[in-house]
Amino acid sequence: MWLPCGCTSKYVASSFARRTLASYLHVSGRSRCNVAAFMPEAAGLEGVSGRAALRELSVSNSESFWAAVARHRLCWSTPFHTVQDCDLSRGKIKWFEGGKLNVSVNCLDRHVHTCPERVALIWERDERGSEMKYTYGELLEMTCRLGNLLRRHGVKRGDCVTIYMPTCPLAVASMLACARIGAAHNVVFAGFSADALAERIRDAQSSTVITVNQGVRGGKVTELKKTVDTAMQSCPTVKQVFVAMRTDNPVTMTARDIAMEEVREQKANQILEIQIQAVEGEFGIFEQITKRRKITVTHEMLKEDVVCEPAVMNSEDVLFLLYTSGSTGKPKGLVHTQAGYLLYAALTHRYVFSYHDGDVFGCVADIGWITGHSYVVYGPLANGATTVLFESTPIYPDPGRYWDMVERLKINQFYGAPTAIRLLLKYGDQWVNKYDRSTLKTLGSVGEPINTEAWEWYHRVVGDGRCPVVDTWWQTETGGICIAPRPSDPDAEIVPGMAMRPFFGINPVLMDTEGEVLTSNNTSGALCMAQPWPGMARTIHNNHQRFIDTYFQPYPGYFFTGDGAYRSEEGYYQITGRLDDVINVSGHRIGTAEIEDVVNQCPAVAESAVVGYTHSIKGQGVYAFVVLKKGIDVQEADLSRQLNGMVSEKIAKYASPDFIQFAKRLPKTRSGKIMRRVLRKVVESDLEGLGDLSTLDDPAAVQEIIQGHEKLLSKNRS
Ligand code: 6R9
Repeated sequence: MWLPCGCTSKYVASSFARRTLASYLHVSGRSRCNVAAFMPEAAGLEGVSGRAALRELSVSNSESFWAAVARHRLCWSTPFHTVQDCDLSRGKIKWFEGGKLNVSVNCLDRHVHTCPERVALIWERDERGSEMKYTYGELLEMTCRLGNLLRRHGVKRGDCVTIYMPTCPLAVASMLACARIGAAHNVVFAGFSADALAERIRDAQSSTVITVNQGVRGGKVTELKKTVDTAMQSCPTVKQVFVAMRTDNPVTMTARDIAMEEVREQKANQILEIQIQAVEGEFGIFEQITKRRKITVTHEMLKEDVVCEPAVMNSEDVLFLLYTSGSTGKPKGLVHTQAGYLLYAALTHRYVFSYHDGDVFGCVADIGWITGHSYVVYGPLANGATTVLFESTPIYPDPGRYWDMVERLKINQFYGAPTAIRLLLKYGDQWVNKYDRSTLKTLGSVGEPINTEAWEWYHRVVGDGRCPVVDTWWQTETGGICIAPRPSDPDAEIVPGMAMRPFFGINPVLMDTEGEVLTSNNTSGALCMAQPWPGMARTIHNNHQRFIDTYFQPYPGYFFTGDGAYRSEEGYYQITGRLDDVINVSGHRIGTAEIEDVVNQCPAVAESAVVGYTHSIKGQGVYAFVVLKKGIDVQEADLSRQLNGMVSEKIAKYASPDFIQFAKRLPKTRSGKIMRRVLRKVVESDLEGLGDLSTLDDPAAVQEIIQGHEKLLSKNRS
C-alpha cells in the first residue's frame, strides 16, 4: 500500500485535513474492501465497488475523485480550498487553489524522512557497467546545495532557469533545486542546436543557464558548453552560466560562467563527513542525520549549506516551461504548474505501470522531453521510486544495451519508444535472450504509434510473453499519460498497438469534420478531451491567445489534442496520427513549418514545403520539396548538403531532411496555398489517393512533382 511517508502531522493528520476529507468522501462500507487495496483513498468514495466503477466516478464526479487523491498523495503545507476552477472554452485551468506545497519536498524530503537510504537515482552512464546510485538523502543534499547556490547568485522565486544538460543526477537536482526555491525550469534537450537553445532562452526570458562542459552519448563527445557559448551571442539577458563537469576536459570559461567542476573520482572517494542539522521549518521536516558517505558534489556546491528552506508555492505557480513544436515555425513554451502536474505524474506512474514500493523504474527517455520530466523525474520521485537515468543509446556499445541494463539494475518496469524497439527488432532476438529479464513486470511504449510487429516482438521476446505491454498515449500538453491499456482489471485484454483505455478523470471524445461529437463506436475523428484534468498545461508562456487558438478554439468547450483517433467496436482508442502539420521523427515532434523556415533562409531557395513520410525505423522521416530562385545555378547535391547542414545547425540533427527534392514549382490552390495533402500522397507513393485536384491552380505541377519524386527514389536506390 502506498503511504504518504514523511507527511508529518502538519500535513495529513491536521484537523483541517480530516474535516475536509470527511466532506469530500462519502464513506461507504460496501465498497471499502474491494477498492481499498487498489487505491486506498478511493475506498470510501460512494458507489465505488470495483475498478470500473472507480473509473466511472473519476469522470462523473471528478472533483471528489481528485480531491481525495490530492489529499492522500501530496504533502501540503496549506490544504487547498477549491478542487478545480476550469472553463475550457476560455482556456482557464486551475486546480487545488488555496493549496500550498513544495514539489521538491514531495519528491525528496518526505522519503528521506522515512527511508533516507533508499536509492532514488541509478545513473546508467554512457560507459556501460559504470552506473552510479544516489540515495534519497544524497539527492536531497545535492538539491539543497544547488538551491542555495542558485539563491546566492540571485535566482529568485518566479525566475526561469534554463537547463541544457544530458540526463544525469545533477540535471535532476537542478530541476528539483529550481522547484525548491520557487524558480521555474526550462529544460532544453541537449541535442538541440545553439540557435534552437537561444530561441528558447530568449522566449523564456531566462537569465540563468545550467550546463555541463561536454556531453557523452553513444561513445561520442558533444560540446555542450561551446553550444551554450554560441547561443549566448544572441541572448544578452543571460547573466550567468553554471558549468558542471561531465568529462575531464577543461572548457573555456568567460566572466559569465561559474564553474561547478565536479570532484573527480579520486577526490570523490575521500569520505566526506557531513553533519546535517535541519530544524523544523515550514514543511514540518525535522531531521538530524550524521553520516559518513561518498558523495559527488561540485566545488561551488560544496560551499553551500545542506539545508535549503523550501519555498512555499501556490498550487498554480509555474513549475516549468517545456518547449514543443507546433504547426507554426515558433516552438511553444507550454507551462505546467505545481500541484496538479505532480499529482497527475505520480498517479499515472503508479497505476499505468503498476509501480509498487521497491520497484526499479526504467524510463529511457531523455529529461529534455516531457516523458523525461514526468516518468524519469517527477512521477517516480513523488512515489519514492528508484528511477533510472539513461544517458546512452539503445545500440551502444551493442544492441544488447537495454537488456543488459535491465539485468544489471534489476529493472521492473521498462518504458521506451517504438522507434528503438523497431531498430532492435532488426538486430535479432539473440541480443535480448543473452540477458536475464525475469525482473520485468510491465513494458511501456510512448511517443508515436507502435506498429503490431514491434508490439508483438516487445511482448513475446523482451517480455517473454508474460508482461503487459502498455502503449501510452499522451503529449507535452497533457502532462501525463491519458490513454493506456492499464490500469484495468489485471486480466483485461490488451490489443496490440492500441492505447485503448482512458485514465482516471480522462473523458475523450471524437469529433467529426463539422465539429459534432461522434457518439458511435467503430468510428474515427479528431481526438478531444471533454473535461479538464489536473495534469494539463495551463498556458503557452507569454502567449495565452495562442494557447486558446490552438487547443480550445477548434472545438469550443473541448481540449483539442491535434491527433486523430479511431474508436473500436469495443470502445477502445487507437491513435491514428497528427491532424496538423507536425511530424514525429523517432518520437520527437517537429513542425514542418520550423524546418521550412530554416530551408527558406538559404539565399538560393525561393520556397519550400516539408512533409512527413513513413519510415521503417524512425516512424516518420522528413521529406523536403525545394523551389530555387530564378537564375540560380548550383549543384543539387551541394545544395542538399548545405540545407541539411543548416537544419542540423539551426534546429537539431533529427530534423534534417532524409530527402530533398528540387522542383520548379509546388502544387498550389488558386488562392496560393501549397497543397500539402497532394505532396504527402506523392511521397507515400499513393497516387490513387491524390483525390480531388480540381482546386489546383495548375494540375501540371503535380505531374512534375510525381516525376521528380520517382527520379529521386531511383537515384537513391542505385
Ligand atoms: C509523450 C509525448 C506528443 C505526440 C502526440 C502523438 C504522438 C505520443 C503516442 C503517440 C500514438 C502513442 N504520440 N504517444 N501517438 N501512440 N502511444 O510523446 O509527448 O513529444 O509532446 O508528443 O506524439 O501524435 O500528439 P510529445
